[in-house]
Amino acid sequence: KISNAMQRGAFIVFEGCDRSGKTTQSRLLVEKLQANGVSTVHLNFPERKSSQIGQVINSYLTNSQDLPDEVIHLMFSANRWEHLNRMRKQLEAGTTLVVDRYSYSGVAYTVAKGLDLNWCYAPERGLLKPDAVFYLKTELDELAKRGSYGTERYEKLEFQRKVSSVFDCLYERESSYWHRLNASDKVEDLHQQIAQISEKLLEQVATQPLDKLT
Ligand code: NYM
Repeated sequence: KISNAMQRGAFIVFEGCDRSGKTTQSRLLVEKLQANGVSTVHLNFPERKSSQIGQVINSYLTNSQDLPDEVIHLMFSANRWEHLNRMRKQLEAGTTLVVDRYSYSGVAYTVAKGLDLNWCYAPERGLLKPDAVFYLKTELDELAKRGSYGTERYEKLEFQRKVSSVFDCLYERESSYWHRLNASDKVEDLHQQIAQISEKLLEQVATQPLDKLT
């Protein structure tokens, strides 16, 4: 039996369109794991507060600053790179990370603007690869019923439709570690599905090395 000290945490990501329930579900999972005594940290990208890059992203999203599509794309990626070392240390120390959006949002939102997928993916190579991605997927009309979108950039139905189709492509490509879930399911039902998969995952990955996006 391998001692606890050698066990790493799991790297779990939530992806999906705006308003698909990622924030609700990632919080519920964090609460559940913590209640089970698992050391767990909740993160979300973009991480807007703790760096200058994050602050530029925030002002871009709230429409107070304009930037070329390529520039903001690279800033979203840089924002992940600037948190890489801390994330790796936490995982290696046995902490599980539950992350609301990651590289796939980076790719999906920029490809939806018309940029090339391979170009968009390139700066993500070398970042940590999640052990699992929960893709919360639903019909866009269903999301629209959840009330009007907010005022941030990208929060428009037509744009979200494009984002959604890129997520579908990514799912086809990455399906070995993606779990596509029906975001229209009841909050509690979804949570049960996610918790069950995560608990198994925690055991499976504890002694596996961390992987990188290639
Ligand atoms: N977004 C998020 C991107 O365009 N690229 C990225 O790499 C990431 C992580 O930021 N509409 C977009 C998607 C969202 C917006 O995310 C802010 P949130 O989860 O609403 O704070």
